Amino acid sequence: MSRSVALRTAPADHSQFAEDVAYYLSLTPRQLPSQYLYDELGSALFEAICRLPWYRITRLEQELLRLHASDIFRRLATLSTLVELGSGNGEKLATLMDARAAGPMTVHLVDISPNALAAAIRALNVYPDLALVAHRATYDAGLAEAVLERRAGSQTLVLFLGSNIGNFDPPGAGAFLHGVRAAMARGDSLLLGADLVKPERELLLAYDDPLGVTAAFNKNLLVRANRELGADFDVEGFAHRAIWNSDASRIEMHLVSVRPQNVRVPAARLDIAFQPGETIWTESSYKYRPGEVPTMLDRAGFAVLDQWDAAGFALTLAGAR
Ligand code: AVJ
Repeated sequence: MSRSVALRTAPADHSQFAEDVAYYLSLTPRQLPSQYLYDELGSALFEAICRLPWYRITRLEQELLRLHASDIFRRLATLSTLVELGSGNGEKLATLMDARAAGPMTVHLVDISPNALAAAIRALNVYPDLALVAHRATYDAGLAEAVLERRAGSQTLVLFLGSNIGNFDPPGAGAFLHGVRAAMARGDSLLLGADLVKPERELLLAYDDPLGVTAAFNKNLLVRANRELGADFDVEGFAHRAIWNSDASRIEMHLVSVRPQNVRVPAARLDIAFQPGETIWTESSYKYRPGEVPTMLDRAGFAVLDQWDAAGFALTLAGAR
């Protein structure tokens, strides 16, 4: 099938990665931003994670979307534009589209992974009345591009699903939601997916699975740094570790140096001596109590319209006030 898809793709930028690695690996404790987990292999590993029996976020959210999609469209009767931030493979959007009445609609897909965008375009190509615009961009840049193309009087729904919000610390999440609200017009809405606090044992199995897929996803960051920045990480010299930090209400992923070792990262001008047990903190996944999500949205200028939750995951629909 041939149809036109608009692509707004910035070229891959290794210099931003080099700059971020130089900064974050020099912090105490050492860190790497989680957005760099999603190169081609990383995105494929994340998709595998979504199919693991121990990682339930994706399935729970799909089920909630399937159950409530028609409610959502009924509430947003004049909807003409959809923007998904971090669209991944487009499966969730397709679930929503299955419940929608026919009619023209513009769908903006925003993702940093070109492979994810390509998969999302394939998944959405079966809906002939959608105009697709793919933005290879960060959330902020992609949203800014998408709203520039909005027509007067059109109503927009922004989707931020999969508990991607959990990668931000609480002040960061607040600032991010404020930014989303500022890009929206009154009457637009936001559908937010957020993973909820659950027993520690379940959380740890989701982030340190018995098949080792999450470990591979985490260590691939070192493989990427070796390839793109000329680093010499010995991938076997680091172990995957997931911990539940209950005070901060977050899962943390770390890469732990299993022995004393030196690592050079030429493109970031780094030469690091790792002590045994020293870690690189690669991701936080905050988990929420159900009431925290409406509070967070309210503070950012949204009015909660509805919230659905199932077995530890919440989907919240909010309007821009
Ligand atoms: C895509 C950020 C929602 O935090 O659960 C999965 C990424 N990390 N397993 C999450 C992830 C480890 C995921 N998010």
